[in-house]
Amino acid sequence: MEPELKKDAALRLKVIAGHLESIRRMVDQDIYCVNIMKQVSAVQASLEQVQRILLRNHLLTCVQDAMKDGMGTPIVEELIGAMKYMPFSAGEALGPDHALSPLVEHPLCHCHSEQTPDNVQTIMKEGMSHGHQSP
Ligand SMILES: [Cu+2]
Repeated sequence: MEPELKKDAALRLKVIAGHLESIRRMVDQDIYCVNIMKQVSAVQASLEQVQRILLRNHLLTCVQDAMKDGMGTPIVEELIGAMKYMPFSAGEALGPDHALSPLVEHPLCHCHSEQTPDNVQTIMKEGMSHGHQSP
């Protein structure tokens, strides 16, 4: 794994393990259900954060390597299958610092038409006004 991401994931998992142990004690001591549910929900959120880190690592390392080695299609197929392990939206997956900008000015692939932010705006506006016309 990428060293920074590995450190981050390991630390979060350690905190989660401690949190789980305190939840186990809460159950043991017959603490009020709703209070335990709140703690379980916090652990679930922390685990989702670990999933995001793992996904980020996978995309930056394994997926990139596989593509360089001509294994692009199988690794993307595997990734599509792995989407069931991602209980969050694609935007959240990369974290707020890496959120996709609303308009991509320069696509990194060659399978789309030439476009400028201006002509994308124009297409959007035309579509919107069309939608508001009554038949
Ligand atoms: Cu990976």
